[in-house]
Amino acid sequence: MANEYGADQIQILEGLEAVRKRPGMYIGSTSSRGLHHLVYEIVDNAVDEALAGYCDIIDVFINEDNSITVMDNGRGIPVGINHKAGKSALEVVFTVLHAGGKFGGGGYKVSGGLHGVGASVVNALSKHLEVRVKRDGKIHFQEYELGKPLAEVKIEGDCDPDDTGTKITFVPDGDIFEDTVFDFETLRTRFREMAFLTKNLRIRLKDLRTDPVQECDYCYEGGIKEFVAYINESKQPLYEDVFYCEGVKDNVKVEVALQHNDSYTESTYSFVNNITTPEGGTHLEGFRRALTKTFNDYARNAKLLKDSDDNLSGEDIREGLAAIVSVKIEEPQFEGQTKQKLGNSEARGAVDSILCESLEVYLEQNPATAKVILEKSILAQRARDAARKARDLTRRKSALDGLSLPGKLADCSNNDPKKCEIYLVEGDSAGGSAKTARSRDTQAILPLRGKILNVEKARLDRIYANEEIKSMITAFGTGIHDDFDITKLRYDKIIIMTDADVDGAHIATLLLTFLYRFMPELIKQGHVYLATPPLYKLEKNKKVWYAYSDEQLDKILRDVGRDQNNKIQRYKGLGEMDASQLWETTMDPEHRILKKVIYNEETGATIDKTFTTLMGDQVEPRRAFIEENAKYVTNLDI
Ligand code: 28G
Repeated sequence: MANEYGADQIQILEGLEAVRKRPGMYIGSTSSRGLHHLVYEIVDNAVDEALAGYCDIIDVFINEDNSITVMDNGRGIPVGINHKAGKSALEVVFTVLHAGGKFGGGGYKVSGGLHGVGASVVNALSKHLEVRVKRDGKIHFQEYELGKPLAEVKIEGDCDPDDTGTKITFVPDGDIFEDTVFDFETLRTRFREMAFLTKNLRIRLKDLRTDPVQECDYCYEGGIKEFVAYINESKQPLYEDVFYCEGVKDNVKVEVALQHNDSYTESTYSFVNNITTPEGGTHLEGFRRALTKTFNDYARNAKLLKDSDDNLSGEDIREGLAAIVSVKIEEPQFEGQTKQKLGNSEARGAVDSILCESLEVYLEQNPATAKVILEKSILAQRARDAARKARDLTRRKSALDGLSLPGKLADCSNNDPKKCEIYLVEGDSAGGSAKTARSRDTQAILPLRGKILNVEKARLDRIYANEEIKSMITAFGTGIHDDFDITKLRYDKIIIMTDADVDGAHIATLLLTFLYRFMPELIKQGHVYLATPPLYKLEKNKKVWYAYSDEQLDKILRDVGRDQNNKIQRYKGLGEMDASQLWETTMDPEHRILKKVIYNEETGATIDKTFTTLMGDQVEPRRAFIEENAKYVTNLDI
């Protein structure tokens, strides 16, 4: 008997050892992202308990020592003896590696399915973990180190028999993670999303490391309907209602919410079992098919489209659309290179038929709404036609005279794109200095005049007619939309160089908005950078220092001494530097500071909202955003 138990134990230890050997396989990475993933794994289990109908509150604490506590008011993880394993079910949940726990692989858990998956992975990667379960009027307790139980499950005390739930506290293992500091904003964003995706589930987060304590509390009665309203908060909705439908077909639970706004970009986000699917898949295909078909049918019937008119394309109908498509499915299959694209074909049919049926009824009952949407779609169709003609024209032109690069571009001479970089420079005068300063072999300069077009506020035809945008597109060489081909990228680095003031920051944001909307791959694959010009120049006894922040200036002054020989110049713009200074401080690959622009797939819906908040035309949300974020701005130039 003792031997048998020992044998079992060895097998279990091997299981969790595998997680410690290859943490990336189970949580994606050991970077900050993987660290936060630990919290999501645990919270996911609590969400599953909510989806099963037994829990409606989840509390998360970032404790003072950077450990995490998660609490739910569900049934509590079962504590009885699991006869197959010969030990408490609770211990099994935390010490046995469950099938389907693999990161990115198939078999994600849903309610009633693989409940509790992930807890053992988190345990294996934690220096210390404690679990308390309130169940049957008792508080049950067990603790672990590096995944190994320190003792059997014990009863710690009594509680009200009606009071049930699970409470877990864990300290991530600093030997595994590069960084063990949790970020409040990252967790907050994910929990808000989770709360939107599970209506009536309350998720609260409290950061006990700060004084005063930071906290947030998310609970949405309307679920994804409120998610869509939230996305459109910083935009102008085209009609009052958010359309919503739900249903189950072929074991696929479907929820869709949508509302158009007056912008020209689409913000549709799809989810499978509460996980975002940035690459879409069958559920998104079903959504698009239903939308295109239902609106075209309605438009023909209502005579908004004449018999001689072309059908509206899906893109036309989705102009200015904010939508959430959420499916829950027992055994999702993920496909594609990154295994992020839903493959189950039953999801296509389920979303298609549930949405068609209910959208058709909705349009019949709300003809005024149907009309504003279709009028917008018809305008989009015309603009798209005009844009296509303009594009065909430029395509033919460049076919005739080879690759006709923009006149203002000072290109570099090196033929290896991997070695080349392009500076997008604010203003013709700074562009001039940059041309003199640059290393001709590998650095190209494209001066951009004044404020570039805000692509959040213009339709395609106007965007393609814009000179600055045309010159960027031709200079990069990748083409856009269906023609986009990253292998044709002519520069490894695209570097945005603007003045270090509010206007410069605005121009940088306009450029990033353009890149984010039209060439997101450039950002995703890490080709986009921000140059960092110095804020100060300090001269003393014929020696020169440059400071890129107030703190740095302070440090230099401490080093060299604060006296009258210090000559400090505050740079207001790139134009105040001569070519050699510009080279030395901002362009010389040996000394410059480049900030890489990072794309975070997991926060898709929120990034989108940030861009619109900053670039759209609603004043109030922008003011609120700037105030909320003002604490991060160290150098606000007035
Ligand atoms: C606080 C942080 C994270 C959880 C439950 C509740 C049950 C459960 C969890 O079962 C599946 C079944 C027995 C081993 C299920 C309770 C059925 C009846 C549950 C959580 C596998 C796991 N009563 N609440 N798991 N068992 N909350 N919160 O993890 O055999 S996990």
